[in-house]
Amino acid sequence: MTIKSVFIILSLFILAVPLIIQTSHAESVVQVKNSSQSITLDMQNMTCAMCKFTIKKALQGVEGVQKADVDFDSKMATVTFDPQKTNSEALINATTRAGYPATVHSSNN
Ligand SMILES: [Cu+2]
Repeated sequence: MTIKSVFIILSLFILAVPLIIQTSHAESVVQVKNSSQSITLDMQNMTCAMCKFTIKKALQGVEGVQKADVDFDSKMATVTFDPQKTNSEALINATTRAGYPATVHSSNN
């Protein structure tokens, strides 16, 4: 084996590594999607723009919550969560404890 062929084999290996990493990353993203559910909550007691940070923090503190977005203008919270770890009742309990009772937005029913 010449030095040149060793170099070519090494180059091919180095080029393949990012592909392997990308593939495994793509698989984990799909797995997250399969165990995700999104709901929208109608929030009560939102009186100012800062309230959304309090609500967001309360939602993110619930185990299984992957993403929480709160919109002050519409007074709605959109939550993405793992349905095997939590549910809408637990999410509403968390916001209620923080001072913001909520109901599941009707379009989810
Ligand atoms: Cu406020």
